[in-house]
Amino acid sequence: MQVKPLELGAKELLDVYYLMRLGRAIEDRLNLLYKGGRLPGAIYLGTGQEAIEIGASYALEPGDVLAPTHRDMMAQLPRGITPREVFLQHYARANSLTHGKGEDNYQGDLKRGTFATVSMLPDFYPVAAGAALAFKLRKEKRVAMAYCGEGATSVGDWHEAINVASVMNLPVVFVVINNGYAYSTPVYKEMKVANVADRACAYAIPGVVVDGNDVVECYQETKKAVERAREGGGPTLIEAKTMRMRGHAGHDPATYVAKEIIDLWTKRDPIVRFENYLVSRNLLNDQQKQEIINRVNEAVEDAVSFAESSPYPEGKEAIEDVYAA
Ligand SMILES: Cc1ncc(C[n+]2csc(CCOP(=O)(O)OP(=O)(O)O)c2C)c(N)n1
Repeated sequence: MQVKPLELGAKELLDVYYLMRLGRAIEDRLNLLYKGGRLPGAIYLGTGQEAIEIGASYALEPGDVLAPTHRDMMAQLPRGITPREVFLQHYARANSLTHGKGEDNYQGDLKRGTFATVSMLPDFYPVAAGAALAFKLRKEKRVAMAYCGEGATSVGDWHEAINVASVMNLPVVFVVINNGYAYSTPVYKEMKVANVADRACAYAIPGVVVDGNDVVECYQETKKAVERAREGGGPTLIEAKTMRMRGHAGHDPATYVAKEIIDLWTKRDPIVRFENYLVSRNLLNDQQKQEIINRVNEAVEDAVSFAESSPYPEGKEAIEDVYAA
């Protein structure tokens, strides 16, 4: 299989830049629609996390699988989930991936290698480990990647998943997005270790801390872990240090976060930072930037009007594809 290189070329770097801007624009519009009372469900935005959301999943290849959380809509964009699908889901329309069921970002498409998100955290860690076990048993050179927040790392399932992945040497990459808060709880009240990645030593696997606002570093470190897993090297735990620049969900004004903290992280905006990197390497000029912004805006406009003009499901569809356990 032809796999992406560690050093991305100009085309891929601009692709990553487009996806980061697209993710931000989709979320900005979702926020506006939510505040205007236009969406039936909740929103959980990952604004500020673009570098790790996109940088990590961009390191996967088409046959790999992604297990994202409620906040990881952006991670699904490199997998091929489209802006139309994102808005159809949030508007709960019949032609959404869940046929109008669910809310928020609880969608996915196995054909494109992304599981539909579930709410319980970190339940996708064991699922990703299970997918990786299947790949190993079938001798397929495929990799599973799971995302979760740092808050979810204090739940037992998180440790069980990593332990079994370590013991069975499974091809899985565990990504923890440490965005400073589990809802309103700051990290120092969640754990005593300095880094979530330090927990990797308990399972004898590599633990890597990355700058979660630097997309090049996020891509390169996850890429190394993905290829190590693919070649039989087992799991890696990656911790991306970043900041959640909005509340936990749309209803949360996050008044528990000091203004100085927000100001500090605003200066580290991952999109501006990547833009400066691209400009310094002569890979992006004003005209290209404007073209990308135009493309992003058109994609969002198209997706919103497509979703708004799409029908709701018929009442009888409410009991289709629903299972009781
Ligand atoms: C097992 C479980 N307990 C509680 C919740 C409710 N809940 C949803 S998100 C969240 C905070 C999660 O924080 P973190 O893991 O740091 O992820 P973040 O939301 O910051 O991305 C909580 C408590 C849940 N979904 N699952």
